[in-house]
Amino acid sequence: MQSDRRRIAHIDMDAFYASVELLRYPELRGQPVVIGGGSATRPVELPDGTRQYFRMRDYAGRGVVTTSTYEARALGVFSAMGIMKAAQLAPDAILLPTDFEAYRKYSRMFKEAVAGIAPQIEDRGIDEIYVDLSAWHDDVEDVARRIKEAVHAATSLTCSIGVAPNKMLAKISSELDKPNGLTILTRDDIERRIWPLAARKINGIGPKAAEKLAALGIETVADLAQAQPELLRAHFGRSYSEWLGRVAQGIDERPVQTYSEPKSISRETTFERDLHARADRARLSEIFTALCVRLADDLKRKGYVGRTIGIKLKYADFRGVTRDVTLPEPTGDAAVIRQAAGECLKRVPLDKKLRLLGVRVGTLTHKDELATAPVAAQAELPFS
Ligand code: TTP
Ligand code: MG
Ligand code: MG
Repeated sequence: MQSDRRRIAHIDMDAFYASVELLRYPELRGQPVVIGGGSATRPVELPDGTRQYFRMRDYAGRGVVTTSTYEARALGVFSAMGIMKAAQLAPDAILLPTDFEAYRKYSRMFKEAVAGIAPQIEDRGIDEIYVDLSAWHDDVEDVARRIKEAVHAATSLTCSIGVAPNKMLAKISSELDKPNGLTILTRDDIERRIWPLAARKINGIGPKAAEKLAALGIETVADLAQAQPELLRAHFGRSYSEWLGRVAQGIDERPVQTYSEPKSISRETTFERDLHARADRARLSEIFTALCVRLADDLKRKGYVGRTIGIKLKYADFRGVTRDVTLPEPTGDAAVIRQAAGECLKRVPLDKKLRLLGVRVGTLTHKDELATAPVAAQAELPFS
């Protein structure tokens, strides 16, 4: 697919956590509402059936705003702001506790609804995904509208969609007309619609880089596009400055990755009878080693190595504990995993009988990526 001919959609839910909360508390619609309180901010049901809500001005603590409704944003309250600071701007706004389980549920529903129309999706976190529409013969605007309708039918929530020649532009485009927006951007629109935006709108230009750019007088994407390559290179190094130059021109060749990389790979086993760490020591050790060997096989087959080694235990009373340890270098070796998992096991109480034991390897890297790592980093790898 010629890169300019690609049509990539970025779909992002509107004020996601807050919108899920409004489904539960519809009477708050239209009001400034902030999400991020602890359980003390849970609304109280009064005897007459009405609810009493927690106000921002009554909050004391170090909590952070996860998100806010657009009405609260109009008062200056945004994600990542301290709640007490936000309370100065919006003292009468309502504060609600976070309920991640509900957000995860709606996240799944939203993604399933999109997958029902366009199954090739790249999952980018709780409330956003990319979809590659390049191969679709239908009008992209029509497909995007159908996606919005399907999401709304499944969740009663709105999302915003940007369709553009690549992921970077699609992500920016989805924000251009929020909430409930639909923006179709072509290459010819870049100068008019993207260049006036602040450089930090580009995903990958974080607050630090934005600050450094501002110090060089580079505020907008246009400034960045017109900046001297030598100037950028002097301040940001070769690879990042070249990337900055490319994205400012609207170039981004990353494919939509429709499979998702596993976060961790694990093996676990429930014993036929509950085992005791001392009385059944030999048997446990045997099972433990076998788990690590099988896990190492899984890693090898799938082509991964990992740095975080963890264990999971369940006691006879079904209570569970986990422990993990991070190694200096990734491994896929059964003996190294066994050794690290054994260290984890020393950190849990073993006075009660166990019913389940699991071993997990996380912080995964593809073996091929390791092979292309800079030579200096490779030299530090242990002999294995
Ligand atoms: P976003 O998509 O960045 O924001 P949003 O969905 O709340 O609002 P918008 O309409 O602008 O897309 O993030 C999705 C959710 O992730 C958000 O509802 C809460 C959570 N989140 C945090 O917990 N902390 C943060 O700093 C951000 C940005 C988001
Ligand atoms: Mg969102
Ligand atoms: Mg998002």
